[in-house]
Formats: sequence, structure tokens, C-alpha cells
Amino acid sequence: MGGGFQLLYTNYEIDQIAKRDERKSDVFPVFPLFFSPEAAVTGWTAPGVIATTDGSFTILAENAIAEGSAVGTSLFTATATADNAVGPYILVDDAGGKGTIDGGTGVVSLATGQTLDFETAPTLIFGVKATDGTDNGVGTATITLTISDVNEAPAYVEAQFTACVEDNSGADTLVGTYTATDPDAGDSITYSIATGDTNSEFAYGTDGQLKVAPSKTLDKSATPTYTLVLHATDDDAAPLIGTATVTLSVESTCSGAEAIGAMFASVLLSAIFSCLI
Ligand SMILES: [Ca+2]
Ligand SMILES: [Ca+2]
Repeated sequence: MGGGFQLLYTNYEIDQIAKRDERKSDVFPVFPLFFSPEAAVTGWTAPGVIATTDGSFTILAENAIAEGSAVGTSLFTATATADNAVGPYILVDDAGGKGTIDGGTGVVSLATGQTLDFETAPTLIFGVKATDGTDNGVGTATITLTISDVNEAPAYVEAQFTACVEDNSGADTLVGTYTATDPDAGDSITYSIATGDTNSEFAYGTDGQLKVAPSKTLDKSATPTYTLVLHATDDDAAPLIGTATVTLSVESTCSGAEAIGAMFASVLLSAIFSCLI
């Protein structure tokens, strides 16, 4: 038996006092003497160290977990020290469902269906409770886990776009605006055409606008369609690229093409209607 505690009452005596107190509460006040030296948690490691039974600590930066880590990744191990055997560990705060605990080892892992995202949650707070197996002498630790930032690629809203530009369109004619967003705060994006613009007929600027290039005029008879692969590149030390493809048709009139499509739709609807009556 260790520690500086003195067991003033047995559990039986405390129970009797409580019952007596229920009968006549002004005779003998009941004091909270529900801890026992045999069952006290004396400290935690996880991987920092705290001295108190109930305390909190922040996991050191070198033990931070990278955002985007896979489900099942071990986030930390909460290990209680006690003057007798520690029973199952319980996750009393799972940081909004992020964590799941192995009651025997105290290993807290990323739960199924969960992700770690630095941009929306750079820290997660967990609560771990240790028991002596009979739920006496528990100790609870509050653990703040740091999530580390990882560079992520810019992303377009869609991977594939279609566009129509009228024949003989000249310089600066707008084909479309194709912007990407970068999940990392502060990252700026540079836009470029990776492939498909073999005659340099298009310009893709910093505002995401794809235009006919200066001094160029599109010629349907020469090139009726283009497949342009667009790149959005961030400015990280190790840059990442988002990609989208624009399938561009050069038509005599773009509205005419849409009208033809509408005509076919109308014919189809008429055919369906005539079959129903
Ligand atoms: Ca990031
Ligand atoms: Ca980025």
C-alpha cells in the first residue's frame, strides 16, 4: 500500500453514514472520502507526462499526427501509472467521434469513417479514464492532440468541362472561367494549359479565365475541337497540381448547337407522348 492517504472509513461505514444522513441530514455531514489508496492513479504518460491523477496535457509537437492520416492510425497511447493494477481504459471524450480506444492498451486510434483536417481542426481534445477494474479510484486525463499541416493540391469543381466557341472568334474571346481552390490557407494558384494547345491559341490567366490568345482567331475548318488539360499549381515548396479537362468545340453558332439539341429533345418528347396515348 503506497501513497500518503489514510483510509478514514471503509466503504461499508461510508454507506451507513450516507443512509443515516438521508434520514437526518443535519446530524452528521458526509464528506467526499470516496478515494482509496489501493486504487489511485498516480500519473499518466501519453506521450507527455503529467503529475496529477486528474490533469491535462498537450501532446508534444514531435508526436503530432499529420492531417489526412488513414483510419486506424494510432494517435497516442494513454498509459496510467497506479499503485495497483490499472483496469480498462475508457474514452470519455472521443473528440467528436474521431477516436476509438483499446481498453486494454490505452491506444487511441482514428475511428472508422473519420478524417483529420488541419484546416478545420488543428487540435483535438480527448478524455481518457482509467479504472482499477471495479470503477474505484479512477483517474482521468484530458489530452490535446496536435494535428500537423500537410500541403494539399488545388482542386477544380469538376474534372471535366465542355465549352463552345463560335467560329472566327478573335483575341480575348472568353471561353470560360475555370478556377480551382486550395485547401491550404495562404496558398496562391498559378494557372496554365498543360496540353492540347499545340498552336498557342489560348491564354489561361491568373483569374482562371480561359480566352482566345492575343493575335489569334479560331478557325473551325482547321481545328473544330480542342481537348485542353488545365493545371492549377500551388506555391508550396513542393508544389502540387490540380487538373481539369476542357473539351472545346468550335461551332458556326453555339446557340444554334444548343437549339439543335433542344429540337432533338422536343422530337423525343413528342415521340414518347405519342406512344403513351
Ligand atoms: Ca493542409
Ligand atoms: Ca496547397
